[in-house]
Amino acid sequence: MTLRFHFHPLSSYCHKALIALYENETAFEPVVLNLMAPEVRAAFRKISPFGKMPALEDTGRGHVVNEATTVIEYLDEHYRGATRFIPADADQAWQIRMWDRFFDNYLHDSMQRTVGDSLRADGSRDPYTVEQCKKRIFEFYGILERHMENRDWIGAQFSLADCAAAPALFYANTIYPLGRDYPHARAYLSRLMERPSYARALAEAEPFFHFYPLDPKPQRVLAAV
Ligand SMILES: N[C@@H](CCC(=O)N[C@@H](CS)C(=O)NCC(=O)O)C(=O)O
Repeated sequence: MTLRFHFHPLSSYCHKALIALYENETAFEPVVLNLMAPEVRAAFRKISPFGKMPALEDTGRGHVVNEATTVIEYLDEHYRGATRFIPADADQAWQIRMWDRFFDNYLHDSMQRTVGDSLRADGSRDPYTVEQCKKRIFEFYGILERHMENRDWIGAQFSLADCAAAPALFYANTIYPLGRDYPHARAYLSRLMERPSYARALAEAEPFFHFYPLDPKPQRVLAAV
């Protein structure tokens, strides 16, 4: 086994890369991290300079790859499978990369800040930032709703952008459920959750969901709205 994947089953950015690994049934050794333990955190910093999960260690090729997007690009290049994450067509490729950045920089970031704020102690919360994030999440929902009107995936086929979309949308939906105004975005989230690669990552996250501060059961939310 040459690939070691350092991650936590609850982590949204880890889900993003895990989807790519599961899509192509790429063999890897899972290394589950408990970054609450100072010794684990210190050891992990040696392979991930900013201390952020996920990290993919390729012992065969002698590389450590950080950043979920880069992990997926690396897999697409060196551990290629039936699902290709970056389209061969150059114009399709930049659009997929652009949507990957949209999901990370606007939806995922706003979701992560909001969840992070809810975990802070009283007195150290930041309502202004939470409000800004809420605006950005709903702005994003609107953009996504229009984009998904006539399509199943962000591009012509399942890609890097859909790997980015799945956890960002899954967790954002636990904070601000996609309501009646977003039928196409809701249907897209359902498709992502039913995709075997993400269904598997979510099933593996299930035993850890009690650590998550919100209700992580969007199936029920989706059914209720
Ligand atoms: N830009 C990074 C973000 C990764 C990230 O934020 N990871 C979170 C988990 S979802 C993490 O490692 N948090 C632990 C910490 O900050 O101590 C990526 O795309 O991989």
